[in-house]
Amino acid sequence: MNHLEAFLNAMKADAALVHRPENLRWLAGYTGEGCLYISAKRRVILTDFRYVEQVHIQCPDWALEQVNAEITYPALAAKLARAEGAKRVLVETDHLTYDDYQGFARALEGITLLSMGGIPEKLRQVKDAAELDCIRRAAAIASDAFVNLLPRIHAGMTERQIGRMLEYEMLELGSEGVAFETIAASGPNGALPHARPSDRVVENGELLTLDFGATVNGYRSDMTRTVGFGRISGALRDIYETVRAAQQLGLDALAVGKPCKEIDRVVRETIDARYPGAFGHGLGHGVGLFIHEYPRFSVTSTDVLVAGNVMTVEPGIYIPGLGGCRIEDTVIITEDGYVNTIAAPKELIEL
Ligand SMILES: [Mn+2]
Repeated sequence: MNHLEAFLNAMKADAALVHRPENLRWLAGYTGEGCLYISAKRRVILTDFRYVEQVHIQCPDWALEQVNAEITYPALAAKLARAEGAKRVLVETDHLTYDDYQGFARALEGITLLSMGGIPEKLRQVKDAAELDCIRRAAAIASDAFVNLLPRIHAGMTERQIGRMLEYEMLELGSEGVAFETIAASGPNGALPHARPSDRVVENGELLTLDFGATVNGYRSDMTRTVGFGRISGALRDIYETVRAAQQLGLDALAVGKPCKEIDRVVRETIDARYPGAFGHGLGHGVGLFIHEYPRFSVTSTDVLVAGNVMTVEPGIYIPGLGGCRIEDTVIITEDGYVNTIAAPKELIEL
């Protein structure tokens, strides 16, 4: 079953209006602007003049309705819905602005607008072979970029310089762009899980955490490596080895049918036993067209792993004033375990 068929089966309404750009791509293979009108009988892309030719090329099976000075998106959507006698239409209430929603509600007066209820987000949790191929390629680019970066970085460079060099390397290797804002956190900045690269100069004796990803056909990868500069103290080395061992425990626990919160618990207990409270975020998340998708490895997750999930496993330890460490891979859940898409080494590297 393709994505559109799965969506139609799940939607339980007469029609749907889809606006999230990633969902336009996921449902129609369309990467331009506009929105989709989907019903049992009709699949229509609503867009403007700039994307007409692109729709013909990317989506030959979809009809096209063009907005212009005379007709707006809400008016076009109303025309399509009324032509079919649609009574209930789904919209992405978690994405549309309040003003956009009001515009559609006015134009579609008499038709009930309902929340899409995260249907695409639920369906996107399981990736098909083509999606997995894109994620694998994005992961290989990021992993290779990191390996290529190592001989070129040294104490005395700034976080920003190192982050930029890593991003350039990913682009050179074929990434469409960065999967998210690269994190480069050195020394005490390592205690901030999502530190942005600064002009701080990395010094010998410090750890540097790099969290980054590549993008292929819109699909993302996510990985984190922490490297040392010069000789690393026993305290930092202990943090590193604790994270590394805990991350491996998390990987070893992956299996179809396992509750996601159980994977999180195994890793969290290991870290909390030595560094109570130092691992304050979830263990990981789904990755796909968005960098953060479902399911989630967290204390509160009610999800169970299924084959085709693509998950990060990313424990960390953060000690204010001292620094931190995080190690992250992106893995594909399979019937007999998992495939790690990230090949880069994980033993402590002292540059
Ligand atoms: Mn991540």
